[in-house]
Amino acid sequence: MNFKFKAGSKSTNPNPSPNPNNEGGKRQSIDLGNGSDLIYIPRFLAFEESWKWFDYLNKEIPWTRPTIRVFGRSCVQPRDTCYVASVGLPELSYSGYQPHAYTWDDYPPLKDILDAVHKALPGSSFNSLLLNRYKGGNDYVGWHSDDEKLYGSTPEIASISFGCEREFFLKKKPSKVSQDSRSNGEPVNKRAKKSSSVDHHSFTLKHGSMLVMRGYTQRDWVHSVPKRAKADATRINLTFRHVI
Ligand SMILES: O=C(O)CCC(=O)C(=O)O
Repeated sequence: MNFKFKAGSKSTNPNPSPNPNNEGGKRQSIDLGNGSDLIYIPRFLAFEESWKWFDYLNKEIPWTRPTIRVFGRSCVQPRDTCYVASVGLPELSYSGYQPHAYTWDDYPPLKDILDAVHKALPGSSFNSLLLNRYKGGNDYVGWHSDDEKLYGSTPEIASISFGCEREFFLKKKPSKVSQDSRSNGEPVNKRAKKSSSVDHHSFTLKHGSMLVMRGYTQRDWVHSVPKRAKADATRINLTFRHVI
């Protein structure tokens, strides 16, 4: 376990595989209702191996902190980012920013994490990766959903965390209750009682964990990683996505 990473050298990879000693790190499935669901695996990758990934990613990825547009205003994105995608895919654009797409061959070790994710999620076929680096508790991502058209209507997004633990919040988007209730003639308050009351979820995203959002989660929910004064160390997050 004392090897050093070299970008592009497969033989130095930590060879990620689902953690064999994951007692207490069991896969949890959370049904959010209406066709949305989550999977959380606290110890998806083993602890030591995850630190090797952290060091590799921290050092080798060409992190940038772009200027984006939020509610009509330009601001510096409050975290570092990088984008990797298969060649020939439509370009990603969010908040007025179009990141350069590096290829998997630019950072071959990433293909090993991709393989481990595919193995854990049968049927998945991720072809792009958005990387985030939070350099401390002032870095964050505000409430949003990853509902860009290029991901389709029910995107599966697998999010792996390394380093400092941070809270991840999910909040249900306001529903069109009055519109829904008109469609079947029921009064608003009767329908409200029937629907699921859990409209917030939170997770402490652990070093080496994987959180998967599926189904209509991006259509019906928003998520965020808020500022935290006490989070004084760096966290790196990889979100694997499928561009259609
Ligand atoms: O850092 C995280 O866990 C969330 C990242 C995220 O929301 C995103 O990349 O869209």
